Amino acid sequence: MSEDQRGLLYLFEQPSRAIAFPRAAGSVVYDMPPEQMPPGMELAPRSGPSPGRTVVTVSPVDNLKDELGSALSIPKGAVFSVFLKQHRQAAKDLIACFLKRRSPAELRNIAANVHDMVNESLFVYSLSFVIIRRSDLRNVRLPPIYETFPSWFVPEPTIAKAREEVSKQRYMPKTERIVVDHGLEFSGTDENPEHRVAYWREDYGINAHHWHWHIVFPAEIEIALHRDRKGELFYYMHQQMMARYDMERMSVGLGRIVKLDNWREPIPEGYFPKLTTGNSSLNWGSRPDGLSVKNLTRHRIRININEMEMWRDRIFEAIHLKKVVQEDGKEIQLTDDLDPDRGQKRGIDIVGDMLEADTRLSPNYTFYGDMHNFGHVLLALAHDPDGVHREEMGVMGDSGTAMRDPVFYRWHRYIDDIFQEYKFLQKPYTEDQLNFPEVSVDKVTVTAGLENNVLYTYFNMREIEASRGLDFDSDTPVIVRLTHLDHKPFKYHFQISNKSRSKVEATIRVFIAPMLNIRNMRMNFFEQRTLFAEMDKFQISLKPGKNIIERRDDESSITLPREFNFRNIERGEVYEDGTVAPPESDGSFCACGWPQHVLLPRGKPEGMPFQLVVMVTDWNEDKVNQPTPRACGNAASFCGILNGKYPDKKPMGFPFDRLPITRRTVPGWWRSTWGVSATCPSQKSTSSSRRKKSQRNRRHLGKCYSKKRAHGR
Ligand SMILES: [Cu+2]
Repeated sequence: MSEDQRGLLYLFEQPSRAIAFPRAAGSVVYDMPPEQMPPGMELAPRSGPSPGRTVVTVSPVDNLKDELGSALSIPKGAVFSVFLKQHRQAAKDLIACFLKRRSPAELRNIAANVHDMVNESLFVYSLSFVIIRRSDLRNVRLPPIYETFPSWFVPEPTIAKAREEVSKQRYMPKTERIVVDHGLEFSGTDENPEHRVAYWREDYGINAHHWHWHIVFPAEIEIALHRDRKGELFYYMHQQMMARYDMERMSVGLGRIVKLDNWREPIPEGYFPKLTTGNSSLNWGSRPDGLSVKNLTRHRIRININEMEMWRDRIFEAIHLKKVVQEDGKEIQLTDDLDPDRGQKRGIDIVGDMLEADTRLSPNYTFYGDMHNFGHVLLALAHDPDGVHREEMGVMGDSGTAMRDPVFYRWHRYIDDIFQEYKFLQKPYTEDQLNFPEVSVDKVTVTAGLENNVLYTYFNMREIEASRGLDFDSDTPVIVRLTHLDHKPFKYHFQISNKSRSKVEATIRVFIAPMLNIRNMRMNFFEQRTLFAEMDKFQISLKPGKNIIERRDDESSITLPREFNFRNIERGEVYEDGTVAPPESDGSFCACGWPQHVLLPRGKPEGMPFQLVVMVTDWNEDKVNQPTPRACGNAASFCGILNGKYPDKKPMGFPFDRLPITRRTVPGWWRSTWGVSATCPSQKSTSSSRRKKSQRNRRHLGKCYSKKRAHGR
């Protein structure tokens, strides 16, 4: 482990614990200046370097408080919310302070100084942001957020069980590690229909992805970097998550998401997260069934439903008039028929910036407001809108927890419908735009086992080291075993003909959507359109004649195939599965991406028919002018390219983002596609104890498959 990695990594360990306490089971010590020591500790003997112990000397920084500005305004232990303008300002101030440091050593020094002064979550957010962006820290990896803040991912009863096990060890022979399971119970019971999809909403990877994505694409904290097509990607990434959640709902017999468009009506589903914000044991707020949102008047936060309705009307007006009014009164036309590669900003990108909203990028923040962010805050504080009960925010307040709550999807369905309203007004794609005359897709097969076009999903388990984030007052590692959806690895086999006489460069686009609606009827294009989820997109050279192409599922354009955790970062540049990371990879940026284990929807025990659409377009029309990106372009469709342009010129979501010309002209490629079927869960054979556990899970959930059967036409 490099010196930079070592010095920065342990700043993420147990964020609530004073930095002066030894880290990494005593092997790393931040030697703080006496004035920075917690009261009483300044007199304790200083620990000098010894074999196996690293001492990081921390020197005091002058006028630190002045430099931190509003970063000191969020109390420790409280929820830090990127959806609140005041909190974003706090992050901006802390990030500016970190970015000013001239070297990694200076950054480490100031971060250690600040560690005990600011809100823990704000600290982790800001330091992560800076590590991702600083070019001198390209090789530094961030530990996963679920190990830094396990209490956001693992319910309090499970953590309490772990604490009990730790205290038992004081009177019993010590074990090498303590393991507790967090199984399929999740946060409720099956009597609540919404709980059937809790395994997905409460998935550690999905929530970690959302947290990471909002750091890579933060609202308004655009210091040091411009993110290409950020507003458009806000639309696309969230639209895709909605499509995937809908597929999951359909797999368990639930209808598609119903939007939350009337803020004066009660919200049918409540949510009780059973999580704490950190070691402080402050609980995230709960929302009972049938609660309505109310105007907010808490400290400096003022949100008025009337105002939200006014912004909504103005946004719809802008969309329908196809123009926005800037702060200086000038009008900008909204259209998607522009070339982002020439620096032209598409309408969808502008609508994204104004809806999220980004104070700096919105064409007119005062006029179009802060819709999406304010919605999160209204919903997060519905249980205590005036703060009289001194309750914490609910999970909707943080990007690392929001996706656990069913109302996240209702809210984002509403936001997505506004984007769709904009997309309805775009000219349908012409045959020319949809076709690549020289090239045809002749055959597609997907293989995951003996039978072609049948894919398998199942419930798997993975371990996280909770004692990296939480203080259990013991040196024994505390492991929580989480249950999550997974699938058997699979491969695509494409047979594609190039009828021209020369080699052509092509983009292959792969999407999936269920075939049948909840009433078991074949969906038409209009019903199915917003369900299509991107599975893969890649560039390929096609030689004249027949081309056979194979592609693995973990090469997907949206997923993060491998994850890092504290332990394997400590051991060197190795992934969890033991493979070595390429040295040129962009460290922490590479950690952005949809979790590989939820690439496939769950499916049904008896098999659930899905449609796989494979489309080929001309790479010369898709490509943007920029040097070939370095390694780690893996999840480029969801995360873009670090310091580069989004690697596909087409509107995001192409071709499903627009309506076809008429019902009769539903594109031909939609009809000539391949069916696949997914089934869930088959079980992985593992150790006997795990197998028993798996069998228990199977009984609990029933079998569920997501089969895909080929019937190309
Ligand atoms: Cu989000």
